[in-house]
Amino acid sequence: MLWDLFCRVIDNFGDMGVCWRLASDLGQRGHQVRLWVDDARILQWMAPQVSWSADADLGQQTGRGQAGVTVCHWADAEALSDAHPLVPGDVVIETFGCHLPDAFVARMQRPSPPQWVNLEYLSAEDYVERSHGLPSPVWHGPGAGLRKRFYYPGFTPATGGLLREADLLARRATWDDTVRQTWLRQHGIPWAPGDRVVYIFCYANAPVDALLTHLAASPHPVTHVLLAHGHATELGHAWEKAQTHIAALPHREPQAAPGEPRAHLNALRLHSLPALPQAEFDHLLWSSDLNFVRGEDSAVRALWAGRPHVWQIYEQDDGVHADKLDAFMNRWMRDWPAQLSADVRALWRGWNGLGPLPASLPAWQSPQTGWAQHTLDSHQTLLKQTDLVTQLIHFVTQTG
Ligand code: TRH
Repeated sequence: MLWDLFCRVIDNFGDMGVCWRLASDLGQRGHQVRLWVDDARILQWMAPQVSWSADADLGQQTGRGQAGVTVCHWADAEALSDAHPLVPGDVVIETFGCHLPDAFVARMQRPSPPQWVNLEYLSAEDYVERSHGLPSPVWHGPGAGLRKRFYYPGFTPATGGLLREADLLARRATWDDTVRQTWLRQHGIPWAPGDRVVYIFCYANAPVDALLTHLAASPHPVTHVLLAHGHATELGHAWEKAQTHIAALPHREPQAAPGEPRAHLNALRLHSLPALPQAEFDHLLWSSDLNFVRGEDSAVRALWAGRPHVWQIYEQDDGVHADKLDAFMNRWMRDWPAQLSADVRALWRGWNGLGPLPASLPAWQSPQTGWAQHTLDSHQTLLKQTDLVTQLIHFVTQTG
């Protein structure tokens, strides 16, 4: 099938992250995808395999390099004139209510219009089951008479599922300690068996300083902290600078109060990472013992990594993100022992600024800890769900 997938970059990387992953997955399954984007700059690092060249039919260049996927400029879909031969594909995906260009919608008017699907944001809240699949007739404008349907990703059988490529688990299964060490060393991290790895990808308001202070106080021999480019790197560097400053103060006594552990700063190794291609992003999560992720797409990838993780949710002005976070925690930790669930919830809420950050983290250092084992159980349960692309193909072919 031919898919037209529309992506508007609002902020951050998640709009493009989800769209690129969806387009690539469809392409891997033999479909043809035109990915229409209003700002393709993120793809320079997220998908460096894409190269651009002049397109005879469209005004601007198109990008190719990923099986089945052609990246097109949104402006070209807006400026379609009678002279353009472009015909909309079998399925048109409007992501996150991005409002399709009028000129393109007008071309969807044909005796057998394409399936028009509005892909929504991910949530574990109850309304998702009620809203998934609902039709919405279009009454006005160039699309009058057409109908779109809402597609809600989610965590239960009555939702649209989660993006998970067909070969993901097979690739994940190859990630043993040898591969992990090679990958980390290729990225400048001198990991040795026994070292701990923490990855941090966060927003500007995350309490990174408190986390690093906590990790630095641990007696564990070596902890590598991998900082995503952007906020995590900036916050990590600010913390490091503050420590250097404290250490340099004359007549400075050890930082810890009597009875508290002293900072083992030498055991903490901070590493700033460049923005990695999306394919490498999974390798990073698989190579870490504890992942701090954010937004939507990286949070789902952390679920597939199957390692203890902490989610920083995208903050909304009206505060509804707190309910969204609670809904997910309820689902993810449903079968966990009460104490473990309470401890991890307190950490997640603290990391999101919805409560105090606990003085200590639940144990996460090895696969034998309760957090690691119950994470794996929840991960296994979620794997039983049919993935989003399989469900979406069924949605547009069987229920239209
Ligand atoms: O960047 P985000 O905060 O995006 C957010 C959310 O999607 C949010 O729901 C949305 O409303 C808002 O944007 C507009 O976090 P997210 O969703 O995890 O997207 C990050 C993407 O970037 C994801 O696809 C992973 C990718 N990534 C890489 O490929 N390499 C990297 O090095 C990093 C740090 C991220």
